[in-house]
Amino acid sequence: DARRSELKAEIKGLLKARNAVMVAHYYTDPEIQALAEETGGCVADSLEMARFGRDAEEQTLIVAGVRFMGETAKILSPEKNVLMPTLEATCSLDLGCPADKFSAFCDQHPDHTVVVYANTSAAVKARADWVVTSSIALEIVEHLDEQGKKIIWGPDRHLGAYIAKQTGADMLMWQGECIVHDEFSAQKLKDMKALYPDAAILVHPESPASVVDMADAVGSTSQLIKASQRMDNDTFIVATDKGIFYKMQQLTPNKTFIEAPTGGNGATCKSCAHCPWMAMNGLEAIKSALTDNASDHAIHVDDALREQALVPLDRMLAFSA
Ligand code: CIZ
Ligand code: SF4
Repeated sequence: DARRSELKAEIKGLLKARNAVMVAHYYTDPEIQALAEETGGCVADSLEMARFGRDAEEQTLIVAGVRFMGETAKILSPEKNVLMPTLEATCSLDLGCPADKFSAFCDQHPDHTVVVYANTSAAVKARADWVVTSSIALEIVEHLDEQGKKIIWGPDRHLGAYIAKQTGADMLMWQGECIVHDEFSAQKLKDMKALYPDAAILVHPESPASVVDMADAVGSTSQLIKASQRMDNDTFIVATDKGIFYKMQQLTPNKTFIEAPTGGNGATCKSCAHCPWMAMNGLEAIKSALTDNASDHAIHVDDALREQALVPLDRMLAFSA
């Protein structure tokens, strides 16, 4: 409508005036992803967002995603001004893994290598030997397992269980989960598959094992997008945040994408395949990041913490290079 178009035009002007660029996650709302693309920013997963931000010429980054993504961008680009539409946008994995408790858990197992998922605070990353994203987690754990390392894995227990099953690595798990992926239901997925027998099932490994077991392709957001391009099926049932349909549909407009069902045993869904924190990145919030006091939007990471967190992040970046 008229108000939305007006807001988009204002944001475009503000981005230019402030020498800022917007990076958006695949899970944000479609109009936010479209705006990032129209304004020369990028739509990506958390790691690609941070890399794009680091390499961008602009000195101000607007991170349309959740807080750990802003922190990762700041850790890689400390000289840049990293702003978030709202600092309240968090993640159940980050919330469920407080640094003090996680650190105490690690202290109890000093002979273990600590591997943490990117969906964590800077303080948890600072305690880790390795940071991984879902696109590189398997390879890194395989590499550590080949060296005979025992691993502490946190915080996503479903992703950890999937990696342990694939690699056979010795992994102690932190018991966290993503409220979006944890809700996908294998029972309901069976019923849906019966209705669409020719559909391929794409699953993000933050989903429960019973759902992962039904997948034709398992992978990170970027890997699932690639699978949707590569596979011949006309229809895909997708078990990840439905924000991803924007990119899938853009790349293959003739294919049909269906949300995997959520909420087992008659329960209604809570997140319903869309992350409530990603959804906070609306047009008004983006405009406020460009106009309000920086203190309400800027990401700060303490210098000492930043240096510690950079070590396991750089290790991952070097491994994937
Ligand atoms: O589930 C998430 O929040 C993901 C997939 C983040 C990421 O690495 O892009
Ligand atoms: Fe966290 Fe899940 Fe939201 Fe991703 S989708 S930010 S893992 S709660």
